[in-house]
Amino acid sequence: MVNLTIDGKKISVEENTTIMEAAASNGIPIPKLCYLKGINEIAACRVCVVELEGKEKLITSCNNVVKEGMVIYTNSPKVRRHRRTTVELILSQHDCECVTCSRSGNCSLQTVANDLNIFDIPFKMQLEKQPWDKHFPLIRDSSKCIKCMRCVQVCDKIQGLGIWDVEGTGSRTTINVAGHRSIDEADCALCGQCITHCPVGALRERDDTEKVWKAIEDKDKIVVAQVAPAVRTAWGEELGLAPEDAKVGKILDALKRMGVDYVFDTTFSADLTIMEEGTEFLKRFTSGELKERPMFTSCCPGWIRFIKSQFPHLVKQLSTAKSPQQMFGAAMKTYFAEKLGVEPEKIYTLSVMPCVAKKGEREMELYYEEYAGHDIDAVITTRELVRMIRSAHISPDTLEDIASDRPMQEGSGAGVIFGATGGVMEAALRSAYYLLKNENPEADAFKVVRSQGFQENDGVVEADFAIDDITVKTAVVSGLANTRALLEKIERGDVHYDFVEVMACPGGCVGGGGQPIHDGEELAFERGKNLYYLDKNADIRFSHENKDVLKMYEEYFEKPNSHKAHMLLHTDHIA
Ligand code: HC1
Ligand code: SF4
Repeated sequence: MVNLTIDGKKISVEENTTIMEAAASNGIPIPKLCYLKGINEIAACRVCVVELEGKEKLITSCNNVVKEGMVIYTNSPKVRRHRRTTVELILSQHDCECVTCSRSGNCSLQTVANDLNIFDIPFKMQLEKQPWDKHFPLIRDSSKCIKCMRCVQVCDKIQGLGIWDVEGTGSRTTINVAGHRSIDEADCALCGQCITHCPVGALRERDDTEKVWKAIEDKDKIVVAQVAPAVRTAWGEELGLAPEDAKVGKILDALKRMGVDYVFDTTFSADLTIMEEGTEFLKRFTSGELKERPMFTSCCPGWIRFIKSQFPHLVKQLSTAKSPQQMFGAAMKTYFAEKLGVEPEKIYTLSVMPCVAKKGEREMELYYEEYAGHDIDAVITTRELVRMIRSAHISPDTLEDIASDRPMQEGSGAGVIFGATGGVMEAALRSAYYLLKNENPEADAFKVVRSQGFQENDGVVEADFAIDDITVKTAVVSGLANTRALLEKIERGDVHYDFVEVMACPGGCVGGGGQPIHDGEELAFERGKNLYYLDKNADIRFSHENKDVLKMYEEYFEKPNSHKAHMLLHTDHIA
């Protein structure tokens, strides 16, 4: 142990602890802008400087470790003066248009500037705005960028894509899409991890809330919404609701109060996806058709964009099942439209997702006998949902936990866990067991595929399951750099699997790029626990027991993988 004094408090910490960590673990938070543990430890912003007794020069606390006998001051007059000048310099190159910024109220730069009582910025540089295609689901505003490098490092180290890079020199140094490409020419997976790790408002998702308000206002449209599994774990964070109070039914109530006509829970179509994908897997697996193994899950559009650009020769190994978002959209515009006795064109489908890539996935077209538009008309992220609730002036504490509408009401615990890494695999195995044996396994029989901690084991969980004389070799991975490493092992023949689940965002959708932002804090694992709790306490825990899904097959799709199901619920991933 190392003994030192921070702000007059004597403390003892493990060797090699940074000064910043030592202070934080003793209730002394040191402000920072660029630091991200294990990802960006480059001391670029210098906001975290501290004074070390006996030394003239201040030192950065994020990358200097504690030493025996150190006496540190984190907020001395000298530290405050230095920090203030540093922040003023950063602000001189920042547009400071906080009122129109998506991160106003949740911006690390705003907080640091406020804490330092900065009311005037003594100097201002001429800012050049780099051009940006505002139709793209990911928006970058160069005039807000503080060159902290977090986006560059997250995309490179965690997602293995390297979309961002440093450009220019001296005062013209900036971040831009690498290789002088435009963002739609780059191989961006749209995972949105750069957004959730940006300390300011330089990166955000395209705002689609106005489009939704217009659809709600349009008397000719019937607005039908779905809410993804992972949204329930995080929407309350920004509205001051405790996790146990932030029920999905309250989101449904908020949507109805905003004027949405029908509200559904995506767990319904997650169950539908299991019926389709599970049946497809068993068919490919037991018929020997699955020559090229493994079969990959197909519900994460960040992963689909990644495989298409990085491993295009493996696209044929994807399940042909559309994602639950798209399946639900297709069912809303066909089965549900018929129930209402209206044409598909009248239905406006809205999804609330923890994800930015879902905004790209919605471009997929729907053919229902003839061209019928898109499965999904608009996608908003969890953050946009919160903005809509605020702009509708709905007090969160008045929301009621209402049920989804009929007839696509039921959702199983298996559908709920889709939102966490391993959840799709676990849900699929529960039903595959039933399809093979005609009896249910114990509901938690496959829980070893669950993550044991945030990004433990390089984000990979492997498990083999024996069902009678059949052994299914599975792997689950999240995070695209982890995925790249796993795919390379598969291609080298180092590992062999039958079925692999991939989620682009570390921890799965709970850690999605559309979720509330907590200055780079990783909450995926904690949010995932909430989904497993909901599954444990669900009335039904098997997708194949979802009565409303079974009824829809009976009344409309006939059976899993039927011709109609293939037409509406599957895709060749070419578009
Ligand atoms: Fe997901 Fe999925 S789990 S991909 O993360 O398969 O976004 O939550 O909705 O479609 O169900 C996201 C979450 C979500 C789909 C489902
Ligand atoms: Fe979107 Fe979920 Fe995939 Fe992330 S893991 S890109 S949130 S679908």
